[in-house]
Formats: sequence, structure tokens, C-alpha cells
Amino acid sequence: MAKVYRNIVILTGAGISAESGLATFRSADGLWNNHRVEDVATIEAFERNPDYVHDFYNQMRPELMAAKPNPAHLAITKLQNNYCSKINIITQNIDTLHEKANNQNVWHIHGQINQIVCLNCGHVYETWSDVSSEDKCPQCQIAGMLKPNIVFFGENLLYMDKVDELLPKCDLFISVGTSGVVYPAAGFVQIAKFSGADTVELNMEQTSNNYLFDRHILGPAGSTLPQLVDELLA
Ligand code: BV8
Repeated sequence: MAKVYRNIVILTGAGISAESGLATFRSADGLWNNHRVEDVATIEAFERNPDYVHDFYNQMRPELMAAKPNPAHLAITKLQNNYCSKINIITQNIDTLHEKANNQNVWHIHGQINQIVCLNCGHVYETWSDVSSEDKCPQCQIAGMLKPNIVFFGENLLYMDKVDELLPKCDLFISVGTSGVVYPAAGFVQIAKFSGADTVELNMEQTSNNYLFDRHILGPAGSTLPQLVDELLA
């Protein structure tokens, strides 16, 4: 890959955090932290029983707060520090491992576990503590309107204006650790490809939209992404 790229987009999914010890969604027979994603991460579930969903994420927060970035996240920092190109990270992950690895230009299109949004006034703030439906918004002081700033199924994604700006311009699209099942993120590679980008997929296996990738690098991202970065920097 001797070509020099000017606008690199890296799309990451749960697989990039697997070697940091965090569960992926579609690994254990459709169950995720003993729940079906579709039963918990939906706007209907939240409206029906907000504390059930709050508790699910309250239990998850300490584990994500303690998680450490792995060589895959660190390889992105090495690329951003040494490769003269715009490099943006579009992540589906709600953990903060990209930030902990000091990655720049990270866009959490499915939200973040350490952010809470007030459905009354729109205020977004950060916390790693438990949140319940009785809590008051620190901005408008109204109780019962707080929601994890996480994009549930049936909700629009965050930062789509940024995504719409980045994909048509990108000349290298790297997908790392995502099964390509959840839309619209799973369709991003198609936009990049139609815009003329080279497309590379890093995964443990062939995924459902593998036909859209020019190149597949099979193996754990903690090994394959550092290798790809070294190849780009050569
Ligand atoms: C929306 C937040 C508009 C919660 C998440 C029918 C057809 C098509 C689409 C739909 C449909 N019905 C409904 C839809 C739309 C729906 C959707 O796509 N559903 C799917 C199930 C079909 N999408 C939405 O609702 C989205 N919103 O469309 O808005 C709209 C508005 C109003 C009304 C209607 C529509 C919202 C989607 C966001 C949902 N929120 N997360 C939380 O995270 O707690 S999605 C959730 O799954 C995660 O965010 C995650 O990003 C996402 C995908 O999972 P992956 O990251 O890919 O993880 P997965 O486990 O699947 O795969 C891991 C991969 O890593 C595997 O391939 C594995 O092989 C690999 N791997 C493992 N270890 C390693 C590795 N690779 C490398 N190294 C390793 N070590």
C-alpha cells in the first residue's frame, strides 16, 4: 500500500475493544451481558421502564471506566502522530478507549456510556456514577428526564453531519471489529467505496458486508491494526 492517503476514516466496533476485555454484542449466542441488545438498547424499552435501562448501564459503567486501551487503539495514535493525513475515527462503541489512548477526532455515533442527556432541556453532561429516573438535571433542575446519552435502536445517530462530510472525501476507509449488522453504520463503507476510497476490513472473520471491501485482514485487531499502521508508515 505505497499510496499516500489524504483523508483516512477508521470505523470501529466492539471488536476493537475485545482485547481490552469488553464483551462484544454478537459473540455469545445473541446475548450481551445476559440481555438481548434489542430488549435493552431500544427507545421503547427506555420509555416503558427507564430504571431497568438505567440499571443496565449503571452496572456496565464501572467496567468501562476501568477498561484500558489495547495495542489496536494505540496504533491509531501512532498513525495520527506520524502520518500526514486527516484521520477521523467514527466509532460505534460507547466506551472511551479511543480517548484513553489519546486518539484524536473521535466521533461517537452511538453515544457514550459516561454521558447523560436531559430530555427536557437537552443538556449533556459527563458522569461515571449511577443515574436513576428520579435524578434532577444539573441544568434545568427537572427530575425524571435524564437518559444515558446512548443511541438506542430506533433513535437517530449522533454526528451524522460530520459523517456526511467525511465519507464522500475519504480515500482510505478502514473498518475494525464490526460485524456490519447495524445500520446506518454498516452502510458507511458503501458510501466511501462509491466515493473512490480504498476499503480495508480488519476482523476475526468474514462479515456480512465483506463484498464491499477491497482487502480483508483476518486476526485480532491488537495485532492486525499495528501491522497495517506500520505498512502505511513504511
Ligand atoms: C436508526 C448503543 C433511524 C447501545 C447500539 C431492518 C433492516 C435494517 C435496519 C434496521 C432494520 N430494522 C431496524 C433497523 C435500524 C436499526 C438496525 O440497524 N437494526 C439492526 C439490528 C438490523 N438501526 C437503528 O435503529 C439505528 N438508528 O436507524 O435511526 C431511525 C430513526 C427512527 C426510527 C427508525 C429508524 C440505531 C443503531 C444504534 C443502536 N445502538 N448501541 C449500546 O452500545 O449499549 S448498536 C450496538 O451494535 C453497538 O453500538 C454496536 O456498535 C453495534 C454493532 O455491533 P458491533 O460493534 O459490530 O459489534 P458486534 O458484536 O456485532 O461485532 C463485533 C465484531 O468484532 C465481530 O464481527 C467480531 O468478529 C469482531 N471481533 C471480535 N473480537 C475481535 C474482532 N475483530 C478484531 N479483533 C478482535 N479481537
